[in-house]
Amino acid sequence: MRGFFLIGLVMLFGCAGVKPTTPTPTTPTSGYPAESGRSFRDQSWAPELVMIPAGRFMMGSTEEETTREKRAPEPAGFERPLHEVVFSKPFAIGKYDVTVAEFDRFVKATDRQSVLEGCTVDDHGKWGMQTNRSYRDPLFAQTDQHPAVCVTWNDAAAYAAWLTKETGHRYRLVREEEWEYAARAGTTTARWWGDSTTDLCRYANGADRSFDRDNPGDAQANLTCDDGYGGTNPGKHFPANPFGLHDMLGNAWQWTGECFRERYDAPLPDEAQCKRRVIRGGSWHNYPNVLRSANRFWLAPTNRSSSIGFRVARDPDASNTPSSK
Ligand SMILES: [Ca+2]
Ligand SMILES: [Ca+2]
Repeated sequence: MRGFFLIGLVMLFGCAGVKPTTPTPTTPTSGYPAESGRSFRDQSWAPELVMIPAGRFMMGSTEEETTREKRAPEPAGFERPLHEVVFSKPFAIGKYDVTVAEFDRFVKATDRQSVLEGCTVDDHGKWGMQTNRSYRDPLFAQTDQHPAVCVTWNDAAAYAAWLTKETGHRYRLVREEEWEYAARAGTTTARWWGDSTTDLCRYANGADRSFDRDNPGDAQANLTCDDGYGGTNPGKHFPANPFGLHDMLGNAWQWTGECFRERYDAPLPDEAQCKRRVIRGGSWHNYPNVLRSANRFWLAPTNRSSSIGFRVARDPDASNTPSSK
């Protein structure tokens, strides 16, 4: 059945290859640049940020997309209804996920012992909590430049608050609509490089042959290609999307600031009582149909797993916010 499905995908998308757009490299500057595409950082140890242009986009997916991708009905429904979102001003978000080195600085400065009390990891195909695991050792090889994983939503929010205090600038988690707009980077296809899953390994780190080798028996692997990583990857490995962002799809899931609602037209949940936080982008642990710009899922804010990290957004110093609907 899987073989038939994969052959079907090759037939459908074999001719849909799209060359990635390489953004013009920019030297990080300090301050909050007006021009979109510019990257900057507030301190040498703080995350590098990219200015995302003002604009509008259609958030969500069509039934045609989720049917073609064989997404189950319930999570497919999370992506509805398709609706327009307008950003009247540019905004700044992380060029990469927050890295191990960046997060480690926060843990040491705040003596945040709770992050070292265990993590849910994939141990050769068996997913479960191990008390000796953390962002420092998530059971796969990593460097300081890999995304910090084994981070709860509470840790991620605390990191943004700490960064705000330490730099004197306003950091927060990325809003869900900002995340999807930035991940799409002007595209309307399922992924920024097109709809294709057959060349996914060129653009994003998902559950591939390397994953299957490291975690045999985990049924999620896409065996059509090899991206070289059985766990996460360092941020500079895969090409940036047209907005200059790396790993919006694949590598690590990213916590967003949003409280989850099952449809975009459902009432906004009570922020103070939020039990479900939105995660985006899919990870090294997911099948290709999860690695799509519109895909969304949720977890409890206390969940700590080796497939989930985050990135930050930064508001301008003036009191007005950079984005509005
Ligand atoms: Ca992989
Ligand atoms: Ca990601």
